[in-house]
Amino acid sequence: MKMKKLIPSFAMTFMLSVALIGCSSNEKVVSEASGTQPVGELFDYEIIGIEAGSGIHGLTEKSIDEYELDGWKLVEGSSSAMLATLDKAYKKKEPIVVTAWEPHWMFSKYDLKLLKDDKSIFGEPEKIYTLVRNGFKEDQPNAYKFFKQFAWKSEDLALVMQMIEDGLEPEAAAGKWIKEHPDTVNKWIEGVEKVNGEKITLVYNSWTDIIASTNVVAKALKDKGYDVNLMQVDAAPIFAGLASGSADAFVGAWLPTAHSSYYEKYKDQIETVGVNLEGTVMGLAVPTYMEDINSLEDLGKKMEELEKK
Ligand code: PBE
Repeated sequence: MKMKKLIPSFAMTFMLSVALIGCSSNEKVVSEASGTQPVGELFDYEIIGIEAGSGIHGLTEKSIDEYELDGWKLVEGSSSAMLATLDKAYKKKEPIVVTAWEPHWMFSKYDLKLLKDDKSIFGEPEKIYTLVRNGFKEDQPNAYKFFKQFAWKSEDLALVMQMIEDGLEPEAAAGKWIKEHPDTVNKWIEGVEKVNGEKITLVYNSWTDIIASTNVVAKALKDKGYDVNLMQVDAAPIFAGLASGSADAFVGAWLPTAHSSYYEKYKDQIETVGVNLEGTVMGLAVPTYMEDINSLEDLGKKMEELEKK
C-alpha cells in the first residue's frame, strides 16, 4: 500500500543523497540511512533563500519558529543563486528545499511541490499592488492614469519572466511582450497622452517577477514619451524611497502578507493605486522526487515518522 511505496522511495532518495554527499567533502552528514535520522540532515538543515529583506524570508524565519524546525537555517543570497542551487540539486536528484513563489517559471521548468503549510504562515494567495509616492497623482496625472489602468494576469507575467530566463535582456523581453499583447497594453494607455521626456523613477529590486513587470511598465511608459529611470534597490529602500518621495512608483508590492511589514510602516506616506495582478502563491518547495516530504512539519521529523504516514 501507500506505506510500502513510501519506504523504498524515501530510502532510495536518502541513500542517493548519502552517496552523493559522501563524494563531497561534507562528512558531517550521516554515513548510513537510519529511521531515527532527522529529516533535516538530508538537507543539511538548509532552506535556500533569496535576497535579504524579501517578504518570503520573514515568513520562512517565522515558519522555522512556528513549526519548531530546530537547527534549520535560511540561507540568504539572491534569486538567481537560489535558482542555480536548485538547478544543480535537481539535476542530481539531491534533496533541496527552496523558497518559492508563483508566478515564476521555476514551477514549469522543474517538478516542484509547495510544502503544506497548515498554520498558514505563508498566507493565502496574495495580490500584487501598484504604489506611488504621495503627491504623484497631482504632479503627474497623466502617468498616474497609466498606473491606475495597469493590470495583467499571472500568465502574462510568467511569459515575460520566461523570455528573460531564455536569455533575452529584460528590456527586450518587455518590448517583445508589449508588441505581442496590444489589446492588454491598449487598456493601460487608454487616455494617456504622449509626453515629451517627463521623468519617472520606478523603484524595484532583483526579484525575477518584479524585474519583468517593472521593465514592461517602463517600456510602455517610454513608448508614451516618458523618460523612465529604473532604480534597483533592496526591499526596505523601495518603501522608504516612495515614502520620502525619491521614487515615484513601485509595481511589485505583494500584500497582504509578503510586504506587510514595510507596507504597514509606510502606508500613510504612500498611495496605494490598485491591484495589478491577482493570485500569487508563496512558500517553501521541494522537488517532487522528494516523495515523502510533503509539509513544513515533515522537515522537523525523523525519517521513521515520515514513513508512518
Ligand atoms: N517574492 C516575489 C518577493 C515578492 C515578490 C515573493 C520573492 C518577496 O518579497 O518575497
